[in-house]
Amino acid sequence: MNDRLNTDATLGEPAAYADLPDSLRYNPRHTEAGPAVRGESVVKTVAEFQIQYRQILDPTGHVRGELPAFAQDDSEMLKMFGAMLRARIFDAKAVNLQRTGKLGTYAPCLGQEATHVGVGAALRPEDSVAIVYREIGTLFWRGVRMVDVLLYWGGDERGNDFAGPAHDFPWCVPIATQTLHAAGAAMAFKIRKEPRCALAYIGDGGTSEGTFYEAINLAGAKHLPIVFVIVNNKWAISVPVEEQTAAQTLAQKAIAAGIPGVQVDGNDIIAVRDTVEQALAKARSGGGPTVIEALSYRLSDHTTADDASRYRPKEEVEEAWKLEPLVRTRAFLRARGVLDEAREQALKAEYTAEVEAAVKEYLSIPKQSIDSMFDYLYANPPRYIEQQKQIAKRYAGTGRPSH
Ligand SMILES: Cc1ncc(C[n+]2csc(CCOP(=O)(O)OP(=O)(O)O)c2C)c(N)n1
Repeated sequence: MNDRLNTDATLGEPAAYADLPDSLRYNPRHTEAGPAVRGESVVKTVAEFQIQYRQILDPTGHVRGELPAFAQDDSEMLKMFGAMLRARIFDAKAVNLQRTGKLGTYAPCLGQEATHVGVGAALRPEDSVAIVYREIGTLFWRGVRMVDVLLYWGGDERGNDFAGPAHDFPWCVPIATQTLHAAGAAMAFKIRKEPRCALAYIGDGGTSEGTFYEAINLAGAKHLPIVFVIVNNKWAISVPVEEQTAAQTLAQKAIAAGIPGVQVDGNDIIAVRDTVEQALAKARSGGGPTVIEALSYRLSDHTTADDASRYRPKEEVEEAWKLEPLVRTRAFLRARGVLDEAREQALKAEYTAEVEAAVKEYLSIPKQSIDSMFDYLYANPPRYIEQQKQIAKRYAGTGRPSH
């Protein structure tokens, strides 16, 4: 037994572990310096870690500390605000299109725009980003066309052939797999001695996957030029982050891979961009990988196939709305005298017209033939794929068997 029993019990340690010696106990909140000698054994702290949290723009739009250079440039900040607004307008339209049967399942980004645009603005065009399925703010910043995003979520794989950055990865629904793809790209950049970085997104739920641990382990072991951005939006469909892990932060998962981990206010576009820029600059100059946990909130349903009101407290969502990113960025820009109601309305009108034009174009594109579903996997398709293709052709366009 030891004298920390009561303290440990309040940290939620199961009673069954109470008799373990100190050396076998996991207690992240105690980092007492050793060595403490007990008979023959020596107990000492051999490693200590810290996870820092960064915020520059608080929820009311007030600046905490010093502004990085890009944030002192009003036109750049206005551009970033515009990019968040543009993503939000597109997002709302995409949900409406799905509701009226004109789009397939869609994963909204409502509330996460600061992280997505902040990351987009921090990346260089020659870098390579591995997205998941929500990050339109990053894609649009990098030049991906709205019509391509609509095509993809409309079930047309041609939408994955981004007209913008051709070396970015396509949408990735199999959770966490994109982290290994990005680690592979980073390995290639390193071998070729190219001054480029990979950046992989991952959700809070995704960090429970073995694939994620493999990716950060590889990145750490090979000292790769890569940044992992965990978007902690607090929910993985209906599983809250508290049930996902016993870790105090998701950033600390980096420590096991020998990588620095840092938390940032993911609704603070200035802190996100600055933190990601610094991590990329470090990676680009041979300083190795970083894991950044961006704290945000998914204000929408998980996807249009979900109804979050069935599992998520209304009060929690109301509180989260107070922290959303557009409000604080708007307040910041207004205080600097570069944004007013008329300017914002003009931006809204411009983006709404752009979205409407993209929707019109999307709806005018003829649907792919049913064959396309089978044609790009094999050079020489196996017989059973050929059989499936013939069956699909019989069903095509009828919604029911044609025989
Ligand atoms: C390997 C795998 N397992 C399960 C799923 C089903 N699935 C889709 S999204 C999701 C939750 C992901 O949550 P999180 O990583 O927190 O990202 P978020 O959707 O909240 O952005 C799950 C389990 C999947 N797509 N891939």
